[in-house]
Amino acid sequence: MNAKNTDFGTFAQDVMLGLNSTPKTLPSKYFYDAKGDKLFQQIMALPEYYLTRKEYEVLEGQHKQILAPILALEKPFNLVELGAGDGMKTKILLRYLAQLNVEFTYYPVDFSGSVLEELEESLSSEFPSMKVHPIQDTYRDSLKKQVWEDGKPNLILFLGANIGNFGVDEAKNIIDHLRVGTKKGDLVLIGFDLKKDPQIILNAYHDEHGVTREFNMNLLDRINRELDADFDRESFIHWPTYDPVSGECRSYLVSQKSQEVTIGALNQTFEFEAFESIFTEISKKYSLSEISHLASLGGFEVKQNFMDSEGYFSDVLWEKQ
Ligand code: AVI
Repeated sequence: MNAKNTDFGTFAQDVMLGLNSTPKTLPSKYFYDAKGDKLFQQIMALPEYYLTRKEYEVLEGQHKQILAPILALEKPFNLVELGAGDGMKTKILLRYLAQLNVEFTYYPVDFSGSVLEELEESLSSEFPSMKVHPIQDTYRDSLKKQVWEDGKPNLILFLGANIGNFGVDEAKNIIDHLRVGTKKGDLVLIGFDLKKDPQIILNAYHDEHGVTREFNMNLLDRINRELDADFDRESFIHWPTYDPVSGECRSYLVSQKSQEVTIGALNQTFEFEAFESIFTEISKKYSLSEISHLASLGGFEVKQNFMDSEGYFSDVLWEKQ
């Protein structure tokens, strides 16, 4: 997830809004500072966190089929990636395209300038002749501006189940941006984590070694550090829940006692009742019919679901009608 926002004013304002709401909330995009990025790397390697492994399986095993429709056009194209991050998964596709020696330009979009710089460096050493045009922007603004649009066919990647970190209405809003930001025949590949045995999902967000707990707690550490606050992290419990009806895995930080927390930068003290919670993250799991419905809202047709062997995860290829 790369919608990082380190602007002090925006961070302070979002924390103020979130902690003054009922129930209290904090936006999950603030998980991702330097420490949060490292913790997320560790999460991706956890045995319980199947998502990353499953998406690798899909891309490694089916990249030829995934890229077949764009290659069948036999024209130069644009490969746009929303939330490119370290590009590890995308490199599976890039290696294959480089092998085929086809003409395309890669547009990695990420909100973090440092992430894009690192990505550009690693791409230029592995693929010196690849045309790469990094874009530092949010998903939505980049889809509004479409700096890549030059009449060539586009394949837009939105991998890693990042769409799950948006609530239903926000996800629909992103799909609407994709609707406006694409033309007939453009292709979109989106990674969705699928509904499955609720215990498997819950375990992925409640790992044995407590890495996900640390990731969630990092929000409090970050507020303490950057906004001069005095959260006592040990008095909060990491509490993920999963609702098999909505497919929403929601993570909370629950205050184990009644307490006050002062945030210096906001000049405000927040009261917590005993067992009051802060909602910190949604990770929505989808059914195939929900995915088809989202596609139709965006004016897309589902071309194919590329799933792993256990049916846990799907990279879904849509075509704009
Ligand atoms: C980035 N995103 C898809 C992860 C997820 O599964 O929702 C973030 C994460 N949160 C806890 N563990 C991983």
